[in-house]
Amino acid sequence: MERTFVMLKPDAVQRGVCGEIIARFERRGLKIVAMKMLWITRDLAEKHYGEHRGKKFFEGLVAYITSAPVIAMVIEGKNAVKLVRDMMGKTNPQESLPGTIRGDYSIDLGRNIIHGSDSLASAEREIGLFFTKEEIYEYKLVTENWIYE
Ligand code: D4T
Repeated sequence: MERTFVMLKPDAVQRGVCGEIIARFERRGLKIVAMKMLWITRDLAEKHYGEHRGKKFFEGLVAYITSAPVIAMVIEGKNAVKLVRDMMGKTNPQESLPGTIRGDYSIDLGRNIIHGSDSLASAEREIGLFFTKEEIYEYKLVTENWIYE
């Protein structure tokens, strides 16, 4: 089953909406196989957002993501990468539709509340940056036969 990396950014924690967002993934039928709160260091932020190094928003992005704790998760399910991206909505909340997480909880691009991997390759890289193998659990949900045919 596919795995994706999801992070509830500092604004989600500060605004007290993590529970509501996590509930959406649970309700969808997705399985949380790893989760922790951590305070991202500058080093980890630079690794995670390495592709954006040198861009004009990079410093602001790193300052934001390291400004307060985040909640990191590994979420598992059929086509989890795309499913989670669709649930999150467009990167810029100004373009995110109501009903999506960003469309329901955020307004500004630099405070877009959640991150989800954009491809299977990114998911593998990001999961490896944030979690050890031991922190990711393999288990069966009792509801699985009611979620998948
Ligand atoms: P993240 O990685 O935060 O989930 O966002 P996306 O995967 O949806 O989008 P991204 O990598 O293109 O952007 C990373 C992050 O940078 C912020 N950002 C982006 C910004 O502050 N200004 C900008 O002009 C852009 C393009 C928002 C998300």
